[in-house]
Amino acid sequence: MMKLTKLATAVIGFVFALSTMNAGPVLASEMKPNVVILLADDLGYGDLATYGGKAQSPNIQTLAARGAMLTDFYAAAPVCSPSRAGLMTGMFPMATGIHTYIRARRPDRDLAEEQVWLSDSFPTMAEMLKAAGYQTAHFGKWHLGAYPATASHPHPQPPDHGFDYSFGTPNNAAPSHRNPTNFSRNGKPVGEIKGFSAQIVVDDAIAWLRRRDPDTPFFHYIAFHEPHSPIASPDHLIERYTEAGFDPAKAEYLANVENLDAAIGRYLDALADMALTESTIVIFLSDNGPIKPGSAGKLRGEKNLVYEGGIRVPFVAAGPEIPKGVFSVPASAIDLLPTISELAGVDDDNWRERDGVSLLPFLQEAATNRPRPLVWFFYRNKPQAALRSGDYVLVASFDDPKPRTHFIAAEDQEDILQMPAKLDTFELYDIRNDPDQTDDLAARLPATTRMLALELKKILANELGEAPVWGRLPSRKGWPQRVQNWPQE
Ligand SMILES: [Ca+2]
Repeated sequence: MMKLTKLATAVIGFVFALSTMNAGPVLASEMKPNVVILLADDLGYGDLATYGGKAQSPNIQTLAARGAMLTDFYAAAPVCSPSRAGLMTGMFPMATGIHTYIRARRPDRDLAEEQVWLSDSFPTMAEMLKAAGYQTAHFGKWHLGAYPATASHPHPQPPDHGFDYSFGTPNNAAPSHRNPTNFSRNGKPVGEIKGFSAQIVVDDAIAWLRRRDPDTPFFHYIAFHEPHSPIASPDHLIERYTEAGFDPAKAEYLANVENLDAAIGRYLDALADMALTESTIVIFLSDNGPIKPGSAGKLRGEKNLVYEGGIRVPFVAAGPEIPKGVFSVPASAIDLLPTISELAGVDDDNWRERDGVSLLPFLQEAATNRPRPLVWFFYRNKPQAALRSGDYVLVASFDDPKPRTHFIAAEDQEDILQMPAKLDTFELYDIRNDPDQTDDLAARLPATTRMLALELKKILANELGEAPVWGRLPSRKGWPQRVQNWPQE
């Protein structure tokens, strides 16, 4: 599957679609396309049957067959919050100041444990589409700050970022995907809901569709909790994988992914029932790599690492003007905002001038040369940064004597600014021929390594230098630290 390249017929079809578009005015009766993003949480590159994995995914498979499947698509970061910040803004997440996951506020106390959020000074995809006349709605996991806001955590909320409606949770579904108790609707807690999170989220999205204004296009950002822990899956699906010989933990995980696929199927069926399939762009992806028992396939590493397994994720998209085929162009979640701006015919060029780029010309021409390389950064885990330029992937690190941690303290902000200059160890991989990153070319290609290292340091220094400085973070002293239970490589 990874050897496949773009289908020639898809290119011809796409070029024809473009030439048709340019040949005359769009019919007055034609609305802008609806846009739907379906985001999985911690789903690995090797989990879905669609990507050669063990979890049955017939509905995602159908979506892929209708449109584009990308083999080299990346999350913006190897962990939830910065990944979502990049997706929402089209920016490298380093510039948003969200360098690791945002710790969830404990419901029983309001401490300054995690005073980090997506600033409403950064324009988002939802704001772009709302300004273009779309109805906008968020469903599921938020994880870009406190949700709902509180007096001690007065963080921007979905409406501050362009969403007309929001039904979801601050971070994971709690206590698990089964019968979650932590959903809120438009800022008001709704109490326990019976069922599984993926189905609950889709039920609410379908209900929204039924009451929408049919004369105005819509944007759905549906951020599923599956298959992030703590997982829970329907018994009948678990049994199927247990009977197929998987151990209990793996069976529950695979059942969880299949339940996610089933929920997506119900949503796609609802679109079809409302005759919306032909007018709706549907994009499916994951926010970062997996943790065990999830699978990154043959990619190296997993969640929390900037090796491929932590950042490369499944991606399929279908709908108006999405070419059909399997594509190997390097692409990222930061490209979605510029791509959607083009698909939705948003006239303001400012939306195209993000760190991400519109993917349409790349899919059309099979170009691989982006104006800027893709860059990843993750706080306090080694390696600390990576860059992809063409088929080269550079992985950068330095020996950080401080313990690994997920949490960011006040003192860390100065350390982060110094990190680009400290990077002194580089690995270089030809990712097309060495997708599992086992053959380090750095010693054999010193000039290339040096050039890419300089580029990476420059981009990181620029982006990190623009980030907000958080004023209310606690001190590192006494901070909980995790040293032992992180993946090493
Ligand atoms: Ca995640």
